[in-house]
Amino acid sequence: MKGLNIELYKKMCLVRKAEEMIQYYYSEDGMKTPMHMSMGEEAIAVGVCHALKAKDQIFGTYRSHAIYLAKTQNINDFFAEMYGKDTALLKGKGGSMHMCNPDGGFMGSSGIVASAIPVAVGASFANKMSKNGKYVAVFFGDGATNEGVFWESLNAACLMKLPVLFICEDNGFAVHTPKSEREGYESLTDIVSKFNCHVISEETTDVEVIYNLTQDGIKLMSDTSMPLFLHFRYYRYLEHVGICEDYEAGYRSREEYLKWLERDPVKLQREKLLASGINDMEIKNIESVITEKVMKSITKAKEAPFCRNDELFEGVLV
Ligand SMILES: Cc1ncc(C[n+]2csc(CCOP(=O)(O)OP(=O)(O)O)c2C)c(N)n1
Repeated sequence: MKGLNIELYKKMCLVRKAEEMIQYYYSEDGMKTPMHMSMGEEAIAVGVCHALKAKDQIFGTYRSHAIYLAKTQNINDFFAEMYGKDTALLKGKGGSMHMCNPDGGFMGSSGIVASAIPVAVGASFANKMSKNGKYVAVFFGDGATNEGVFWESLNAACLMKLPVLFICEDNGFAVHTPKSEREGYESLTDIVSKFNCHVISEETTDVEVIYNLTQDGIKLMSDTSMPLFLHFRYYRYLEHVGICEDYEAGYRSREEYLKWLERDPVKLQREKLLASGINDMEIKNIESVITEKVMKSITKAKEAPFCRNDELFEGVLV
């Protein structure tokens, strides 16, 4: 378990450090892309992605920094895309909201709420038809479950017994609107439970717990050929879009945030490593290797060229 917990910690640290550096450098105006930050949700991204195999595929939303890095570990590509550079896989034309790295298993993300869900179900159908054994995991927020396409996609996946994981990263808000103003029902998971799929829901920020639950869920899927719905709560630390806190905006309180911060996923995992006998120096070494990696990627991205003017409209929908 020690080895596993170190691996999980390294992945969460990579995500957290990358975003801390986005916060630090964003004001230089080199990263010309809106930022929907993942801070607070690292345990979900890392726990679920670590339970998947390399060949499995994931889809996400505009808030996909954590899942992109957890799945691909490709920090060089990540920052090249943030800085809009030609060296990125999407040549800087996607930005933070539209990342894609099929070889790394990250199939795509989109700024349109819930729009990746039917695409993921389609990919899962293709995998089932070709019997390649790949699972598809699609990540979305609680707001996306208020879209009709979520229910149609869930229905199709259950009907066709597709190997797809639906992962609801539930922060309770759609931009500034709380669930109580959006939903005419008490419990999403109660409703999803009526479908022919497995449902796992847990209020935890412990990455190891999320990893184990996902593994259990994948076992259930393979035993029964039914989809899996995972539901995890988390707290979005920063504003909906941007790199700042927004506790002055009036729709939520700083006190609530501070309560969640006590069980911050990265902090929790660090404490777990200490409790398992890994000393502070060893952990600091892990952290400094990651920081160095992130800083190198940023330098590389800053120095990289933009794509040529005559290439600007290639490979994009206009
Ligand atoms: C189809 C569609 N409707 C509205 C929007 C505007 N919008 C952008 S993000 C968002 C909230 C979505 O909340 P949630 O799915 O919970 O994701 P979170 O931002 O909390 O991760 C809305 C309504 C959009 N991008 N797409």
